[in-house]
Amino acid sequence: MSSFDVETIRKDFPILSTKVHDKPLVYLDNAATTQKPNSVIEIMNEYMHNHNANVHRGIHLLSEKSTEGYENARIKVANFFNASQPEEIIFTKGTTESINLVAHAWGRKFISEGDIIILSEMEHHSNLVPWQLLAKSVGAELKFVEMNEDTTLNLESLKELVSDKRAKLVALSYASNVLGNVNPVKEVIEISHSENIPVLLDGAQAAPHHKIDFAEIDCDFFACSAHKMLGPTGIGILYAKMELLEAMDPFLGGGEMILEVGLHESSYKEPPYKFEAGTPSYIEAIGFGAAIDYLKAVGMDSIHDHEANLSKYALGELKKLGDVEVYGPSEGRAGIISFNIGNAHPHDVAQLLDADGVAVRAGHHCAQPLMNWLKVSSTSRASFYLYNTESEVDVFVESLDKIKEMFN
Ligand code: C6P
Repeated sequence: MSSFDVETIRKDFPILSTKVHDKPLVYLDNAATTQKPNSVIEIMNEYMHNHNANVHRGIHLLSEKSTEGYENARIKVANFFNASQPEEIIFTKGTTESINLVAHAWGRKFISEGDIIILSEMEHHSNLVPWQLLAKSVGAELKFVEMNEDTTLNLESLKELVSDKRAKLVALSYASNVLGNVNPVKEVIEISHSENIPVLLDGAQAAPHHKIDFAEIDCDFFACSAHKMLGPTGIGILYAKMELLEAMDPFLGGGEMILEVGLHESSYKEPPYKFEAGTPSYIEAIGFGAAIDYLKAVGMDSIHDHEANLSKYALGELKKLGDVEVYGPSEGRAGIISFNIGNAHPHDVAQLLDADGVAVRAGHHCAQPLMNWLKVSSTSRASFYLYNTESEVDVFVESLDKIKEMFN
C-alpha cells in the first residue's frame, strides 16, 4: 500500500461490511477498541491451526515456531517505536496492567513516605487508581498539573510541581480519551528531566494515531494496548529504559521469570523475562506484530492526516447543527470528539445513534475526575480511525440532527 486509499483499507476489515439493526455499521467507537484487519485475524488463526505450542519451553519444532513468532513481535514493536533494544519491551495484558506494573515494581521500591507523584485531572482511571493505591500504601501524595480553560495542560503549573524536591514521578496521558488533547509530551519530559524526574506516558490513545519515537521524546516509561491499534485484546506493552527495568523488582512471580528457585529464595532472569511470569499471550503478541505491519504499510503520517481531516470535517458539521457542546481544545486534537447535545442524556443519544447503525460510546469514559472538571456527569463520544469516511460522518451528523429534533 503506497498511498492512502480509505476504500481499499475498508476491504481489509471484514466487520465493516456488517449491518446493525439492518443499517450499515458506522463504527465510531475506536477509542474503546478498534476493528481488526484480515492479516491480524489470519495470522492468529494460522498459528492456532498449525503452530500452536507454548513459548520458551519446548525443545520441539512447534514451540520453536511459537517462540520465534513471539520474539519477532517484540522486535516489531521495538522498531515501530524506536526503542533502543527489544528487551526494553515487556508484553503485558494492556495499558492498565503496564501502569500497574510500574506502580508495583518501580513505585514500591523508589517512592516512599512524603514523596509526590504528579498526574493530571484528565487521566483515565488506569493512570490514576494504581497511583492512589501506591500512595496509600507508602504514604506518598498525589498532585495534579492544572489544566487551562481550553483543557490544555498548564506547563507553568507542571514546572512549579516538579521543582518540589519531594516529586519522584510524572505520569500523564499522551492523548486524552475524552478530550482528544494530544499533550506536549516532549516539553513535559524536558521540564521533568530538568529536575531529574522520570516520566511515564499513558500512550493508549496516542500510539494508534501518530508516529511515536521513544528515542526522540526520551520518555522513561510508556504504556499502550494492541486492541486500540488494530491488534487483538489481551496484549499490550510496557516500554521502559533498560536501566529502569534493571533496577526494578519483579511484578508477578511464577514460571519463566526465574533463573533458580529455592524454597525460600529465587533469582530472576534479565528483562524483559523478569516481568513476564507465566505463559504469555503469544498468539495475541503475534497478532499485535501483524497489526504493526499493517499500520506501517499504511503509514502513521497518512493515518494521522486522515483522522485530522475527518475530525475537522466532523467538528464543522457539528457546529452547523447547533446546540452541540463539544469538549476539548480547538487545535491539536486526536480523532476523538466528546459532546453533549441540548439536554439529551448521552445514553439516550448513543442508543438512538445505534438504531441508525452508528456505534459511539456514552458515559464517563473511565475519567470521572475529568467529568467533574468539565462539570458534566457524562458525554457522548465519537472516535475515528483510518477506515472511517466523510460519508460515515454524514450518517452520524444526520442521525444527531434527528435526535436533536426529537429532544426539542
Ligand atoms: N480507554 C475508552 O473507551 P486498557 O483497557 O488497559 O486497554 O486501556 C486503558 C486505558 C488507559 N488509558 C487511556 C487513555 C485509555 O483511553 C484507556 C482505555 C477506553 O476510552 C476504555 S475505558
